[in-house]
Amino acid sequence: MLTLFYSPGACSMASHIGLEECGAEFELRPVALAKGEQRSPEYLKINPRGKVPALRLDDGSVLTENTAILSYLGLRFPEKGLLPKDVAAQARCISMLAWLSNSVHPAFTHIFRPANYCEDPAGQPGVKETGKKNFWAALQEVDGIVAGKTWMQGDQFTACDPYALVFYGWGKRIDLPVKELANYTAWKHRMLERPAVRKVLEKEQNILTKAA
Ligand SMILES: N[C@@H](CCC(=O)N[C@@H](CS)C(=O)NCC(=O)O)C(=O)O
Repeated sequence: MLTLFYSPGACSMASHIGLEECGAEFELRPVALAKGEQRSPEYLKINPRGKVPALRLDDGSVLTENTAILSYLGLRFPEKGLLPKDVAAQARCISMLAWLSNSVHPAFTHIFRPANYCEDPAGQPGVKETGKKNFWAALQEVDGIVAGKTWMQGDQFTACDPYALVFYGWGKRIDLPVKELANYTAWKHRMLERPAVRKVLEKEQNILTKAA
């Protein structure tokens, strides 16, 4: 059975939604980031980088990184369409996952954990400020990407959709005016209508299930 190591509210929600959307049989193992459980010797045996998500596969091996986990689900459950069948469309989907992982997520980390980027406390407000600017610019870019589309990649719900939802929630969490992003907000409403998405948000008590 697949086992997902996750933390409510963290980026692992993307993989959690992916598993639920695929109808996969899986177990959940929470890792309390606030208590530092990701750095415990037990968890470091699962993911030596001390991050969630990590997906333990049926053979006991472990897969890390949302990009890889979502791609794995797309390949393992092709009938669910998390990865498009057309090769170029599939590559575009992976390209989007990579951007979400290597640009959008780190922009938020600059706001949330500035000390990761600047040891001198005097420099940290500047790191936060730049992170906020970059994160907001990324959310605006997503707003443009979903304009005129049902899902991130067009008519087909793909692996990019669960990942993009994480960042809408994080924007809301730090009081960015995400509601002003009309396309991203309309897309978020469509996401919330999906039973698998709803189930995960409720399980994780995500901020997006709360009014306003
Ligand atoms: N690129 C990785 C990022 C993983 C990551 O940074 N996860 C964060 C939660 S959102 C984490 O586990 N942080 C714990 C820590 O840094 O101590 C992915 O997409 O899976």
